[in-house]
Amino acid sequence: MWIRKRRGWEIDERAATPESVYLSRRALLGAAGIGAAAVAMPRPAHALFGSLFGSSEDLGKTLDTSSDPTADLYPFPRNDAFTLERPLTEETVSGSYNNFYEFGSHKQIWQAAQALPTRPWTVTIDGLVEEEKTVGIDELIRAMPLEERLYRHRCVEAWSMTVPWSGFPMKALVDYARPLGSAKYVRMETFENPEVASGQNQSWYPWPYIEGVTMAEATNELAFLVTGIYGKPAPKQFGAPLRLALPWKYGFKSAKSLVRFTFTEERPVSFWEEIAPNEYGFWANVNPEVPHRRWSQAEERVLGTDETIPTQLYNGYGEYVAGLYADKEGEKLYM
Ligand SMILES: Nc1nc2c(c(=O)[nH]1)N[C@H]1C(S)=C(S)[C@@H](COP(=O)(O)O)O[C@H]1N2
Ligand SMILES: [Mo]
Repeated sequence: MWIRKRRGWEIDERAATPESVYLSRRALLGAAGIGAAAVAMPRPAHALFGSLFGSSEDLGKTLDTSSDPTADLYPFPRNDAFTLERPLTEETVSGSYNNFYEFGSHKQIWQAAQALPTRPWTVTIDGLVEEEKTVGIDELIRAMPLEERLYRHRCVEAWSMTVPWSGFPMKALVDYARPLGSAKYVRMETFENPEVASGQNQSWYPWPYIEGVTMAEATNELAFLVTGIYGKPAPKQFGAPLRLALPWKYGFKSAKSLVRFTFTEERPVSFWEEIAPNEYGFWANVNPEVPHRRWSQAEERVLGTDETIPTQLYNGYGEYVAGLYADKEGEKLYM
């Protein structure tokens, strides 16, 4: 699984990555396997591993998705329009530091998330569409234009990562759904299964996890539906088998493990907006000049490194998306 042909993004990363990180990636790709990679990992990535260090072999198992029914489709051809100025985040770092409240309100959910059955899995498309339908995930993935993109990801908690997502443009799903002209928003819903997702027994949270975007956002070139990461099907902790990536918005907009897309005239109220409407809004565009009510958004901690770097407006994607908000001065665009 780890010995396979070099992808385009690996060559780029090698050119841009400090030697220590490159060496640990080499270890990761080599026969030494993931345990050795963890040993070689520079601080604070190593520190992040913390008490989980002893389970590094188990982490490796969760990152091996070679038995996924769509594994034969990978790697997807890379879209060179989306490259990065920063090295990619190590898979062992991004795969062991996740927000996925269905499996706990902390970052170490990678083991708990393995309980999620991702097959059979269906996606329902309903609301203001020509014809409502429910489709199996494998049929859906195989009908979509598949590609790989390198994206930045900026969590509202002021940490960030850079990852190679595999998936398809959200616009392709919108075209497939054939929405009516009256549709103004797409509302997205995560699975609900409290028997496997212990967090969903915490009744003070408004399950299921909901997110929403306008039709203009959904069909923007950047809006991406993710099926995989690091050139293979997505491990469960990343939100398998289908999650969103909206790189110009705070990470909470990128909802995981989606089961429903509803086209609607009403603006959806998201999970976090429902919990704390004065801290998390509908738009949630990244802006370093608009602080969260409890912390600054000016900088971000780069996952797996010692670095803190300035945060960019729209997370650096203004050329794609600034136009979407030109006529919305009265709105809370940045929370
Ligand atoms: N269903 C669901 N989707 C979710 C979350 C969640 O708790 N549940 N967390 C969000 C947040 S806050 C972030 S930062 C990203 C984290 O994605 P990652 O774990 O792949 O880094 O997922 C987002 N999508
Ligand atoms: Mo987040």
